[in-house]
Amino acid sequence: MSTINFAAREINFKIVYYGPGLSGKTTNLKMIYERVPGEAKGEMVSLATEDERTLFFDFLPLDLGTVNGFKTRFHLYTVPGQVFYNSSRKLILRGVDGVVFVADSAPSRLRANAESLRNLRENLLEHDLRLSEIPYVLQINKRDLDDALPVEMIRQVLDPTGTVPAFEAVASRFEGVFEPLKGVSRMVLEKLAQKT
Ligand SMILES: Nc1nc2c(ncn2[C@@H]2O[C@H](COP(=O)(O)OP(=O)(O)O)[C@@H](O)[C@H]2O)c(=O)[nH]1
Ligand SMILES: [Mg+2]
Repeated sequence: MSTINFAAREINFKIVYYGPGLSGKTTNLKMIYERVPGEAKGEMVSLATEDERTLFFDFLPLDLGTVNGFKTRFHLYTVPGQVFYNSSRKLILRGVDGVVFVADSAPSRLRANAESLRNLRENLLEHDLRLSEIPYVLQINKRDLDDALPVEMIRQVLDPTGTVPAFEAVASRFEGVFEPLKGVSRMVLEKLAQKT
């Protein structure tokens, strides 16, 4: 649900990075933030718990060109992955325009990936949203791990129909970080174009 600010001639979009705890969501945002020129970004707000994981959100407005004379502004959010922060995750999904699901390639996290995706669908339903109706891409992160599962195995579990755009990444080395963001942003803008 994009919002339009006529006074500022801006269209605002909300992109949420979802996934299990420690899959690399915060790393993605930090990497993007570092590389976006100063004038194109706002403050990054990071609320961390004592163990330094995201508690509520990080956000990052990014200006990515114009649509019919309106500037587009993307707000990027991460969710806390830990199971007990579900109410925060639900809240952050309010008004979401696009989702980047950050999957962890570690064999021990395969179930956590699947569980987080199930949780995403469930929380979207509470906002009357369905994942199939929202611009959505997969980032298969931590490809540098020695025991990383084959990409095809992870896709089989998270996207059995093979229809979701998927990007391999090593977020901590800034590999495959911008691609999923560009992919989902393009989908969000295309969806807006269809409506107008
Ligand atoms: N090996 C490896 N570690 C990563 C990668 N991306 C992130 N990490 C590390 O994984 C840990 C958790 O990352 P973080 O972004 O905080 O996860 P979040 O809980 O999803 O926000 C941190 O120590 C990161 O440095 C990656 O591609 N490969
Ligand atoms: Mg985090």
